[in-house]
Amino acid sequence: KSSINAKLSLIGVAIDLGAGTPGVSLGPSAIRYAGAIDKLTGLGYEVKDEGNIMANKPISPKTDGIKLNNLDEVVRVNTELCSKVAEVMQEGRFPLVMGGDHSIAIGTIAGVLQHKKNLGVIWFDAHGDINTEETSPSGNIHGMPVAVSMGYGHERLTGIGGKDNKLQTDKFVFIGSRDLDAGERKVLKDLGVTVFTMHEIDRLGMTEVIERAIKIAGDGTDGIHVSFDMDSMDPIYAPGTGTRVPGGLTYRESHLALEMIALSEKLVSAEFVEVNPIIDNNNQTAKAAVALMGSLLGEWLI
Ligand code: EXY
Ligand code: MN
Ligand code: MN
Ligand code: MN
Repeated sequence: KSSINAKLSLIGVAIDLGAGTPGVSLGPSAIRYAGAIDKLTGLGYEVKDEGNIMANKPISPKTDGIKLNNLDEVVRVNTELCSKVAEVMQEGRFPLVMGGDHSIAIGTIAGVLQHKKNLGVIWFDAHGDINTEETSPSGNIHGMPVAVSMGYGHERLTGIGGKDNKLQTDKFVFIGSRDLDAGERKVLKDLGVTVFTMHEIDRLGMTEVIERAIKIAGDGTDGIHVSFDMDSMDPIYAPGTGTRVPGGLTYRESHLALEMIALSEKLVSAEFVEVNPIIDNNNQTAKAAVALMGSLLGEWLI
C-alpha cells in the first residue's frame, strides 16, 4: 500500500456549470458505476462515500456585466466543497474528489490549503486553466481554476477559502499541455510556472518529467495535490470528456506518472475531473479514471 492515509473520503461534485458542454455533472455517478468504491476498498482503504455536492440549474445564467458563466452557482458549490474537503482532512481522512468540471479544483485546493499552507500541485491537463475574465475566450470557469488558486481572477472566486490561502507559483507543475490560449502563454511565462508540454514528454520521457515534477511540487512543501483532468490523456483512452485534444498522454504514461507520485509518499489529496458519460463510449472514461485512482493509491505495489 502507498503511504497515504488509510482512511479515505470520496467526494462527488455534480456540476457542469463551469464547462461549455453539459453532462460532466454526471461524472461522479459514472465513476461510482465504474467501480471506484470496490477498487479502493479492495486496496485496503477504509472508504467513506460522502455523496455528491449538487449544483442547481442557475436561475439567471449570467450575472449582469460579468463575463463569467454561472458565477453565482460555481461560487456556491466551490464554497461548499472547500468546507467539505477541510472537514474531511480535519477528521484525518484523505480527500479524493470526483468531478464534475474542472472549476471544482477551486474548492478542492482552497479546502486542502486550510491544512497544508505550503502546497505543491501537479496538474495533468491538455489545457492551462489559467485564464481570467480578461483573457478567457469562453467565459467558462473550468478554464480558470489555476489562476484563481494562485490569487488571480474575480474576487468572489479568489475569496473562497480566504484571500491569503493561495498557491505558490513556483511549486506548481503542469503535465500534458497542448492547447494553451495566447493569454495563458503570456501569464505562464510572466509567472514562471513550470510547464511540461507533450513536447517535453516526447523528448524526455515521462520518467524524467515526473521525477522533475515531484521535485518541484514536493521538495520543501507540505505535500502534493494531484489534479487530474481526463483530457490530459489521449482521446483514444478518454473519449468521454468535453474538450478533447489529440496527441495526449498514453495509457501507460499517465499510469506511470501516478505510480511514481504514489512512490514519492508526498500525496495529500487528489481529484479526477471532466468525466462526461453523455459523450462517452460505454463508460470508458470513468473506467479509466478508476484505474488511474488505483495507480495513484498504490494498487501496483507488491
Ligand atoms: N482554454 C479554454 C477556455 O478557457 O475556454 C478551454 C478550457 C478548457 C478547460 C478544460 C477543462 O480543462
Ligand atoms: Mn482542466
Ligand atoms: Mn482540460
Ligand atoms: Mn483552445
